[in-house]
Amino acid sequence: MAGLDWTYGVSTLRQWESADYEPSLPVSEKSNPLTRDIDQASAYSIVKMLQLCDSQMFQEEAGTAYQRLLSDQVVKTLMEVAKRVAVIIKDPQESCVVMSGCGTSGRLAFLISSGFNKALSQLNQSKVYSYIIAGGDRALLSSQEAPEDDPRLGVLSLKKVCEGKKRVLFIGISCGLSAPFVAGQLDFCMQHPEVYTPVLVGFNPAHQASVVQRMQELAKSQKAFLINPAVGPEAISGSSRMKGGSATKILLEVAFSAAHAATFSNTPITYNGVLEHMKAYERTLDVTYSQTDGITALVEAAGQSLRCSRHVYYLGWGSLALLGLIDASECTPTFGADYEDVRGFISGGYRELNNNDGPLTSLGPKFSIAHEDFLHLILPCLTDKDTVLLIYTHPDDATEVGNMARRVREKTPNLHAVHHQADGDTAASLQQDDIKKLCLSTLKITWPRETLASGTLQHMQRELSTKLVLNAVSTGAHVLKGKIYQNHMIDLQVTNTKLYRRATRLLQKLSACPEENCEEALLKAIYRVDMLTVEMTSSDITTHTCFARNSTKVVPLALVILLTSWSLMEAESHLKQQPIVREAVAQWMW
Ligand code: S6P
Repeated sequence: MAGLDWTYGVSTLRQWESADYEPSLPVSEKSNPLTRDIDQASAYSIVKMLQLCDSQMFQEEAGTAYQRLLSDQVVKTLMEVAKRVAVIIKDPQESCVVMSGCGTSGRLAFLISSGFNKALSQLNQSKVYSYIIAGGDRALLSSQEAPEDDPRLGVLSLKKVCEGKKRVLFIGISCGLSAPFVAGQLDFCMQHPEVYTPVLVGFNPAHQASVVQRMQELAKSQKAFLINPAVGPEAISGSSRMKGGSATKILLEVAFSAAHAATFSNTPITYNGVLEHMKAYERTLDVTYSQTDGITALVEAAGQSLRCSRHVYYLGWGSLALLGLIDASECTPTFGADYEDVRGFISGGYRELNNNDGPLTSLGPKFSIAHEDFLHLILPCLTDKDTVLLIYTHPDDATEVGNMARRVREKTPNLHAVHHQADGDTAASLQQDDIKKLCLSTLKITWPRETLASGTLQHMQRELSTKLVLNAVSTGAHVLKGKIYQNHMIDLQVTNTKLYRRATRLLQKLSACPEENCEEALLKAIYRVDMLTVEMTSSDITTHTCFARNSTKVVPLALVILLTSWSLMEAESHLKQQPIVREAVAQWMW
C-alpha cells in the first residue's frame, strides 16, 4: 500500500481546485493528487483510489471558479435541454436529436442514442436520436484518433445525418472541450440557427476558444446551451474515458429521461426532479464501490493475465456487453495495448449492436465481436492464464450465461462474473448459484426492487455501475502491468493534436527539460532519426501525428533520449531490454 494514506482529508480531495495547482492545465488534463502513487499501489488500493476519484464527480461547488455536476446552473440547463428534447419527440418526422463525439465521447453517443431509441420503440414511437462518431462506426470498436482533428469531416457527417430535418438539437460532446471535429459541428450549427440548436457537453470551464465564446453569447438568449461542470482530474491523467465518460452518460440520460417522462407520463420537468435523478446516479457509485473486494479480485486476475502477456475477455449480454466492448476498445489508445489484450464480445453480435453501418466483420479480426466468434476463435486456445469475465443483468439470460460458463470452464478455471440482481430476487438467485459454482469469483451488485417507472432508470444505473467496474478492471490491470508512471500513461500514442501536446507536456514534467528540447526529442522518436531535417521541423502537427501512427514507443524513447542523451539506437535497445517503461527510466528519475 505504498504511499497511500487512508486519512485523505477534504483538502486532498479538493486540492486540484486550488488556483495554483497545475495552473496551466485544464481540469481534464491535470494529474489527480489522489492517484500520484497509483503505479506503486496494490489492487485493493487502486480500487480505493478510483472510488475516491469517482466521488469527486459529485462534490459540491465550493466557491471556486468551477461549476459542479449538481450546480444550480447545470440543473437549470439540463431542464432547458430536456424541454427541447420533449418538443422533438413529438415531431419525429421533421426533427431529431444528434449526439456527436470522438473516441469515448462518440461511443457514449452511440450507447445513449441506442438506449433511448429502444425506449421510444417500446412505446411504439418513432426514433429521434442519432449518433456521430469521428472516424465512423469502426471507431466504436477501435482507436481512430486522427479524425478528431478534422472540423470539416465533422460538418460533413452532421449534414448527412440531418438531411431533410427542419429542427435539430445538436449535442456536441468533448470532455476536454478540445476536439476540432466537434468544434466544427458547433460552428456550423451557429451558422444555421433556423435549423440547429447547439448544446456543448464537456468538463472544463469554458475557455477563450472562439466557438465556445460564441456559444456562451448565444446561451444568454437560450439559442445555445453549455453544460460544462468540472468533475476533477482523471485517475490516469487525461483519461477522459473514465469520469468524463461517466459524467456524459449521467447528464444526457437525466435530460432525456426527463423529456420522456414529460411526454409519455405527464411528469413535468422540474428542478427537483432533475436534481433527484442526478443524485440517484451518485448512489450508483456507493452501490458499486460497496463491492471493493469483488472488484479487487477482478483487477488482480486481469492484472496477472496481462503481466504474463495473456488476455482478458469480457463476455456480455445486452447493453452491458456494449460497455465491455467500449472498455476493451479504449485500452489501445489509453495504454498502447494490442487489441488482443483486452477484448469484448456481445451476445447476438452486430444484430444486438444495431449500429448505423451494420456488421463490420469484414474490416478485420478485431471486429469479430459475437459470442460465436469467441467460441470459434478464442476458446480453443484459452488457457488458465487468461481471464474471462461474464457480464450480465437479465435473469432471462441466465440459461445462456450458464451454458457459456460451462464451455469456458472446460478450458480454464479463471472464470469470473459481474452481475446485477434485484434485492430479494430468489428465482435469479437459484440460477445464479449454478453459475457461481463455476466461477472463481463473482461480483454481485444488488439493487433495490424496481417499480415499473424506475425500471429504465435502474437499467441505466446498472450500465454506469458496469462501466465503473470495467474501467477499474482495465485501468487497474494495466497499472499492475507497469504501464503507468505515477499517474501518467507514458507510452501514449501521439496520433492527434491533443495527444501530441500531452506528450510534449509529459516529457517536460518527467525530464525537467525545456519545452523546445522535449519537442525535438519527441520528433526524433516519431521520425526515428538522430538528426531532424528542416522538412521535419517545419512540418505541422498533423504531419507529425500522421507519421506517428506507424511508430511505437514514441514517448518512452523520447524520454530516454532526453534523460541520457543517448542515440536513438541506444535508447531503442535499452527499451527492448526493459519494456516496462517505469522500470526502464526509473534509474534517472527522482
Ligand atoms: C480518452 C479516450 C479518447 C477520447 C477522445 C475524445 O480516454 O481514449 O478516445 O475519448 O480523444 O476526447 P474529448 O475530450 O473530445 O471527449
